[in-house]
Amino acid sequence: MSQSLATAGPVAAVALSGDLARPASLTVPDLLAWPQHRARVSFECATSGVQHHRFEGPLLHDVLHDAGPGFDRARRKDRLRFLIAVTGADGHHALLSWGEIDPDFGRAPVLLATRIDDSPLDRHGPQLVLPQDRCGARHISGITTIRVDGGYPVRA
Ligand SMILES: Nc1nc2c(c(=O)[nH]1)N[C@H]1C(S)=C(S)[C@@H](COP(=O)(O)O)O[C@H]1N2
Ligand SMILES: [Mo]
Repeated sequence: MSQSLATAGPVAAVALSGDLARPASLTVPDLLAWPQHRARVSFECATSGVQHHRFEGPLLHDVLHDAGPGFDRARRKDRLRFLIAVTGADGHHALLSWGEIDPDFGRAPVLLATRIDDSPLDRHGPQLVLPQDRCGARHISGITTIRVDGGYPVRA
């Protein structure tokens, strides 16, 4: 049998939900539709030391932008109230802000990785990659949901 093939077996999907015009369920193969970026990262883990990996995948910003976040495009300031909650299959969880990944603000090149080193992540699900992080804890693997939340009003 071909159980050892990295692409064999059920394909994991990530749900994009929350304050979006076009919520979606995307598999790792679906994520190949966006331009793929590469990052070589080193991060430190409190329990297992320094890790080195090569990742490839779309920018988180590109994928979420296409899902239609509910801010006013004409007012850059309106984006600053949005949070992005990323959760893995095991419940590991982290919050990012929209401003952190927006090209007009923090411009952090955060990836939704489709490959780690030489392996596709089709079965495990995409992994969050933050090349700017010194610590590994936000590199959430097996992502199942990404929730966009605009419920934090910023006064003009
Ligand atoms: N889903 C999930 N992703 C996770 C974690 C986790 O517990 N669950 N741990 C994080 C931590 S603390 C580190 S250091 C990195 C690297 O973990 P690894 O050494 O297992 O590759 O994964 C991160 N991603
Ligand atoms: Mo860690």
